Formats: sequence, structure tokens, C-alpha cells
Amino acid sequence: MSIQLFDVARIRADFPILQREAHPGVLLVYLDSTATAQKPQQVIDAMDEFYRRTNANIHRGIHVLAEEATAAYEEARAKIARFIGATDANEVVYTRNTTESINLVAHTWGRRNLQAGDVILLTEMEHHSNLVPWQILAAEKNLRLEFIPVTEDGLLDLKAAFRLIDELRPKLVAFTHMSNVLGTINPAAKIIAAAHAIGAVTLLDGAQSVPHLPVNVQTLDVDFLAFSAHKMCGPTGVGALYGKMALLEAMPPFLGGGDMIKKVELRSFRVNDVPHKFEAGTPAIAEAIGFGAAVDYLQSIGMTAIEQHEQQLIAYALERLAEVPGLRVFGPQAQHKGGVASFAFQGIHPHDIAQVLDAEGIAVRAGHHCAMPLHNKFNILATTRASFYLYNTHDEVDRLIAGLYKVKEIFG
Ligand code: C6P
Repeated sequence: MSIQLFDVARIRADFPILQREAHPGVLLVYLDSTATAQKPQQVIDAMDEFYRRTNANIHRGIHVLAEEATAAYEEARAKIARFIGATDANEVVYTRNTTESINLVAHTWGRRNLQAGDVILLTEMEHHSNLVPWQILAAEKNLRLEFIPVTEDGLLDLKAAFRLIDELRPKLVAFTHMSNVLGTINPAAKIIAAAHAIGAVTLLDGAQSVPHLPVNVQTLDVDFLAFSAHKMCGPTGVGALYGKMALLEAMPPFLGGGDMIKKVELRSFRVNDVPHKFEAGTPAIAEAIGFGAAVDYLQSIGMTAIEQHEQQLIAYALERLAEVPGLRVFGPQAQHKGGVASFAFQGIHPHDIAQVLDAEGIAVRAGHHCAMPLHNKFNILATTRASFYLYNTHDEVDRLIAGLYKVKEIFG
């Protein structure tokens, strides 16, 4: 599909926030969707409608509102399941976000199944969310953490990955599908197949892939997939963990409380069925419904079309960034990555770059992006990051480049 067929102007009209000015007279250029995506009117309306017409707690009352709220909450779960190719909606557990999804697996599957000396294989490009939960568990259970190396050009060293899987025989292989710093899209199916060949369980951090490309749990044959609504045009406060039913059924519960039980006595309880076993307490109901509306929205445009649009944008952005003298851009060539460009100017602090860009109305993120070990690997403390989504345009890339020339002008 060419850019002409992807109607960005029509898409932008769905996002009220994109109509605002960042500063008086300066139109907002939002290039921080990797941190969180903007929300279309359709998602805002779904949540607004829930609070106006339906608001009630779920799985509890026997009144019309409670029944409608429960139906809407479960319908959203079914939409999310279909979106990632899961055949059984009950394989989707609502969580707060990707971070909680991964912690859930560490606390339940990890605690139950891993023993002292077992290896967990991660990569050097993980977000802290797919690192720290395993560090905590490793310290508690005396596990070994090992890492698939990242090459100079920001790809996973696949030869090393297959060798490490064969030699170390990890019990779990957990890795990001798409790096939030380098934009690298990892060959998930190949790594998962190699992990399964030696009997390992696999977990994919889909925080950046599920919002930006078609992701199908059956094609990937992944055991666990973690993702967040807020990065895919949905609200904050809700995310999902997909897990294969047999694994979810064998896992102990995560948090204890209401809704996760079938029966409680003073000294004991019997757990509820999956997925309710993992959803203790009143969940983020309006947010789950907003999550379902976000999935509807993305599907109405098409994930392949979104992926192709972002491919064109990142290819153009990398070409233009290469023109800026003294700018170092991290990560692989456009064909190996999604719409993320992290960069640095020698001698100019990334926060200063972000601040000058902000004055031009351009929202980017500066810092370590919750991936400190990856920045260490590239001998740099922080980067400035521009990230793109379905609503970004080639003109906005041009505004970013003009902003970077301004940075050079100010800081020499
Ligand atoms: N990355 C970024 O600016 P949560 O915060 O739980 O929704 O997502 C965590 C997370 C996990 N994995 C990856 C690959 C991520 O990119 C993120 C979130 C944001 O890069 C916020 S730090």
C-alpha cells in the first residue's frame, strides 16, 4: 500500500489531541507513541458511554446494569483475544499493563516451576519490565540469568541465541518482540521454535509489537504474550496477558481477594477458573471496554496497513536523520525495525535536545527509556527518541529534522 492510500488526514481527525497547539501558535507534533499512544474519539466515547449508561461492578450484581457491564467487559476480552489470534477468549487475562503481565508470570509460573540452578534466557535489549521481575525471582530461587547479545547494529545475535539455547537449555526464554529503544523487530517465531525444541517455555514482551504490527499467538506458537492497552490507542490502567490454557490452568493464583475464588472458608479457599483466577478485586472495567474499542479501531484500519505506513515513515526518518551532521542514530536499518528512532548528538545532553524540540512543539522522549543495560552496551547514558504511529506524517518528520538543526544552532 502506498502512503496515498493510507488516509492519514482522516485518521488524524479521529484524535482530538492532535488538533491542539503545544504552545500558542505552535501545532503539536506528537512523536512519543512508544511511551503512550494518543486516543481516538471512538475509545473516549466508549468509556464515556460506559460511565453515562452502564456503570456497575462486574460478575456480582443481578441487576440490569451489572449484567450489561459484565457482558461489555467480557465482550472486550473476546475482541482482544481475536485481535491476537487466540481461539479461546479465556486465554486472555486482564492486567494493569505489560509490566504486571510479566510479573504475574514470574510470581506464579516462575515460582511454581523454576528450581535453583535453572536458566532463564533473556536478551540485552530488554525493557526493565522484562528484566527486573526475573532478577527478583533469580535472587529468591537462585536461578541463573543469561542474555542473548545485541550486535553493534542493534540486532539480536541469532547464532549466539541458538547456541545459548542448545548449550544452556533454559527453562524459560523471555524476550521483547520489538525494542522500545532501537525499534528492532526480533524474529520471534524462530527463537520460540528453537526454545520449544529443547522444552523451554517462551514469553514474548509485545508492548511495542502488538500495537504496531499483526501479531498472532498461534502462528508464533508463543506460550505467554504481554501487552498494554495504552500503547495501542487504548486507555492507561489496563493490559493483557495471553497464556496457553494448559499453562494458565496449572499456575497458582497471583493476587488473593474477590472474584478469583469459587469458595472461601475461614482457613482455605478454592480458586476460580481461568482467567478470573488471576483477576482479584474490582478491575479497570471502563478501561477494559476502552481497550476493546481500541482493538476495534485498529482493526478498522488494518494492522498490515499500519505496519506499512510506519515502515515508510521510519525509512524516510532514517534517511533524513542521516543528513543531520554529527547525529548518531542507534539501531538497525529500516527493514529490520518499527517506527522508533533513538539518537544522540556528541556533547549535547539528550534532555536539552528534547527541550529545544519541545519549544518547537515536538514531543519526544529523552533518557534511558527503562533500558539502562542496553544504553550501557552502547556506552551511552541516554538518548533522545522519536517514535511514530498511524497518525504521524512525513511533514512531521520534516519538522523533527528542522528542530534538530535548531538544536545544532543553539548548542553549536
Ligand atoms: N515502554 C517507553 O517509553 P507498561 O509501562 O507496563 O505499559 O510497559 C512496559 C514496557 C515493557 N516492554 C517494552 C518493550 C516497553 O516499551 C514498555 C514501556 C515505555 O519506552 C515506557 S517506559
